[in-house]
Amino acid sequence: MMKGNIRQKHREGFAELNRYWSRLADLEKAVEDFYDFSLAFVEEPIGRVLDRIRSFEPSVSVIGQIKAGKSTLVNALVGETDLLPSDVNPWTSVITALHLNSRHRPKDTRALFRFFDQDEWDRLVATGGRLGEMATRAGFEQEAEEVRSQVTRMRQSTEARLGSQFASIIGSNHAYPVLDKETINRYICYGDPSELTTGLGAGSNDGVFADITKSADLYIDAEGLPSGLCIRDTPGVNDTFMMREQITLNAIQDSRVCVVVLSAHQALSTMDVAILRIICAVEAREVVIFVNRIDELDDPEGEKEKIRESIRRTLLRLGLDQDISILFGSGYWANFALSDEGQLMPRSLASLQRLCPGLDVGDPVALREAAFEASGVPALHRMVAERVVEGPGVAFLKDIEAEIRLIIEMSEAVDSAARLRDAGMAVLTISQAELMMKVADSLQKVMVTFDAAAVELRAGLHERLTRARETFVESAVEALQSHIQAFGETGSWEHDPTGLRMMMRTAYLSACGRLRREGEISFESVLDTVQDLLQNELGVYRNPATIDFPEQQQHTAPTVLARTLSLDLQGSWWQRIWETGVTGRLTGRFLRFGSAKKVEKKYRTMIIEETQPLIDNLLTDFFDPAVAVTREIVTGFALDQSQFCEALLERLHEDAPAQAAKAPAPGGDSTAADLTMARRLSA
Ligand SMILES: Nc1nc2c(ncn2[C@@H]2O[C@H](COP(=O)(O)OP(=O)(O)OP(=O)(O)O)[C@@H](O)[C@H]2O)c(=O)[nH]1
Ligand SMILES: [Mg+2]
Repeated sequence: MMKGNIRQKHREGFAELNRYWSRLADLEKAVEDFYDFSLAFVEEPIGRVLDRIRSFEPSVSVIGQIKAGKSTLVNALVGETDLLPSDVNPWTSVITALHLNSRHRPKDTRALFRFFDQDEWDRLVATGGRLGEMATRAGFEQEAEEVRSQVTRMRQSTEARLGSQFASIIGSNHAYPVLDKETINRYICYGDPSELTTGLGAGSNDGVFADITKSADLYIDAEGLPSGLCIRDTPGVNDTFMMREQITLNAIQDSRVCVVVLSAHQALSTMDVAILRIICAVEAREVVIFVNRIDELDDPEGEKEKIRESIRRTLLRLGLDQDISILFGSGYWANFALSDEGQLMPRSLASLQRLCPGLDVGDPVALREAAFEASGVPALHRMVAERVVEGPGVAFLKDIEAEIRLIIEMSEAVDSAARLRDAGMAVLTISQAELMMKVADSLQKVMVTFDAAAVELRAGLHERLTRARETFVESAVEALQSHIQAFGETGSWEHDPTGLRMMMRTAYLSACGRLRREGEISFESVLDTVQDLLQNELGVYRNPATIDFPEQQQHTAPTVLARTLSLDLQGSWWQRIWETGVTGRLTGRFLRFGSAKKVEKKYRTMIIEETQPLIDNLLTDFFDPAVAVTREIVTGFALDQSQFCEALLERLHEDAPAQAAKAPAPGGDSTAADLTMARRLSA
């Protein structure tokens, strides 16, 4: 009863999302009905629309500092208090996607774990994780060697632990028909690595596959949860060797909503720079900051304002404060409220009492309700639902509706062609083969033009990115020179690459904007081509005002720009990590610049080496796929239009092929014939 009430409240947070999904379900039903009565030539595009509706799965990524309570919060969000491992010891090592009420669950699968393939695994070791790579560039040879050897040891112990199993699982995946905690623990968390050397089967197997697991997909079906939402738990962004940084950034790229979890008692002092970089890299309206663990504050209400102010100031300094919402709460309170048993830790209880002065802690129902409300989870649910619906949700509906309108327009045009023919108004001199040849020819030309434009855009983007780097190198070298003049050849020096990131981001987004325009131009050319052919060859006029173009991809800022560069880490960061961090034995040291003459060359080379992969990534992994997507949409539109022409001609020929064959050639008066034959087809 008590639990039921909380559960109901838990589900209410998703109300807006559930309303959205029932709208989508209605749309799907309507499209299915339409499919049953549709003309053969539109079956394929309708099928495509149905596939898209069925596989729509917006996602939300939960990111943040190590131990901020991400996994605990994700458990609370889905209402499964004990699903993901969350503890003082085991830390999340794998991107874990929770698919809620998914229609794309592979058969007999509730949990799917993918492993690195041999290539990825080798690369991990060869570069010694990102940290080793950066240490090399920054000139910390000895430290880089140390990181590399640690990674090698990790590799050897993993391979030894898994023994003969290793070769068979690398590059493969493991699927399980049921979700159970023990299984999950084997893949997605590290326990204490030293406990893992005991071999498979001995003692606890927690984390036994963690090193080589790249991602996990868990499927959860439960009433009241939205159908088709994906929530992703991620490893802490300050992950030891940064080996998984790129994987995390890729996950965020796919999510239009990003929940950044901060720990309340750290939020005031430091907002991790890695997190700030990520916030910079994604759109402000896509980020929600969740200040977690407020149950550990003595006076949550009183400290909220201070924390909020401090975060706002930091964001403002970066020019970021506009739309970012800040929520406060405690995953711990939420999970307490959602489970039937257990008691609150005394400190956490005291903090809740302070927050809710009139609360009767002797009343278990009231206590759990208060804990749930104060946990911030209901508010986070509502905010996530709102962002998902207003962002990807609305865009998706618009997109689908445009596609449906296009299909309807084509169907109606073909339908009414029969009337035109019966009235003797269509010209039927051209054969099917001839018409299709002409259509194909013209559409080919449109694609050639598009491809040429795309190549030009890519070259332009490349040039702009390289120029941005040049500008940055100049300013960095200049700053370094004045530092040396002032402080000599040793010391701690930093040059913030934020400006470089901004320039690259602007360059990329503006190239994407142009790409969209090229897409528009191609749609127009396809339509012009088809209209001309219909008018000139068939005497059919179609009102262009009734024709919608397909929606194009929404381009978002590339999160790869948030990747840590050694430029981000100079000076104090290196010092800190060598002193206290992962490598243990190493002692802190300042950068040595060497003779001033060599400085310029050294830093030029370093910046160029560091940023070349970024430029390559932006072009190859972001811009090229964006071009491919636009090209696919244009091709799809062209193909539909060409099938439309074919269907139209077929319809005109129905029951009247002999007549058409006998019809005299119109000779030189085709223009006059066109004019008289011109008819509006679509409603
Ligand atoms: N008091 C309190 N403890 C919390 C809260 N959220 C999480 N914890 C505890 O903090 C520890 C870490 O929680 P996790 O959920 O594993 O944190 P995480 O961010 O997923 O950690 P990593 O995956 O290692 O980065 C666990 O012992 C949790 O019980 C909270 O809101 N309040
Ligand atoms: Mg975790």
